[in-house]
Amino acid sequence: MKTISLIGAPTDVGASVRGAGMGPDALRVAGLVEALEARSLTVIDHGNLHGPANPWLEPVNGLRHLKEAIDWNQAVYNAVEAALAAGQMPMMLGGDHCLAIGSISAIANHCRKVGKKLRVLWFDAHADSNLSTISPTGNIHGMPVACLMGHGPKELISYGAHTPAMLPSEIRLIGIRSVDEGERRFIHEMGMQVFDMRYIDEHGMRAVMTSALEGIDADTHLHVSFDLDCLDPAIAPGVGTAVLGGPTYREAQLCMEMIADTGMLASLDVVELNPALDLRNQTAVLAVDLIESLFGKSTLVRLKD
Ligand code: NNH
Ligand code: MN
Ligand code: MN
Ligand code: MN
Repeated sequence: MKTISLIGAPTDVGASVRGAGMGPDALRVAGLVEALEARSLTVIDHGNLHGPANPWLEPVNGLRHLKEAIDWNQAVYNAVEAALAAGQMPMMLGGDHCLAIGSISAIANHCRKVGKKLRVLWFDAHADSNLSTISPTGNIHGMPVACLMGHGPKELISYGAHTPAMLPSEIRLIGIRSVDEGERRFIHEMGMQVFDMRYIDEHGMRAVMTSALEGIDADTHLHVSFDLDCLDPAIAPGVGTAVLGGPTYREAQLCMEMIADTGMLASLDVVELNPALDLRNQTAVLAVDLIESLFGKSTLVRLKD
């Protein structure tokens, strides 16, 4: 039976909208631990990591709060690495999405060490593939995919033993509908597989998830990086950078259920929840509901085929 290691990372240093730092506690208030335990999972809640305060400054050389982002990601890296070393499943509760640099660097490093294949599913409205030279904002939460692929400030690309931490062939981006011009070029240069909203509209979520999960086997470490702004803001208003036109409740459930069906989920980031912008914690409650499905809670009446 799986033991889940909850790691809270309460910061918004990677964003220019404040509030994501309250995300971990809002998820706890929404009943995350109890919901996982009800799935017969053992949960160790390590509480929240500590790191530098948000100095609330303008970007310097195209990067806002670089020093703070480096420190927070080091703390996340260490905690995720420790959970994996203990044979536990890390669940990183953000915090803004810059923290996926530390989390996925630790996971990728673990995969190289134990000889596992890595597959990352990146659910997001945004492509998070900016560089300091092309970012319109300087916000590091818009840069984690590029950093993980070795394009970024040296401290952010070298947490693990290998740079780049992750190869373009190891990631699938899903739900994308806000891409900056420079990011578009970068994505094409890297050759990443992107299932944007237009693709989801045209092919349907079932086909998208079938493709995104293709090739996963018993030797694969499956990581989900779940930016809650992927979801349509009609159902998930509690995020800092909402974009119209995301997956519906049912589409999101289908994603989670199809991932659960693989039985291979090995680690998770839940990021960008912003309780300051939420309504009665509904986005946190929705996140917990979707996480239950990710861990196998099913509404299926018929037997699975
Ligand atoms: N692409 C924009 C930027 O770089 C927005 C990024 N915001 C996110 N990413 N929430 O997931 O600033
Ligand atoms: Mn993101
Ligand atoms: Mn996003
Ligand atoms: Mn593993």
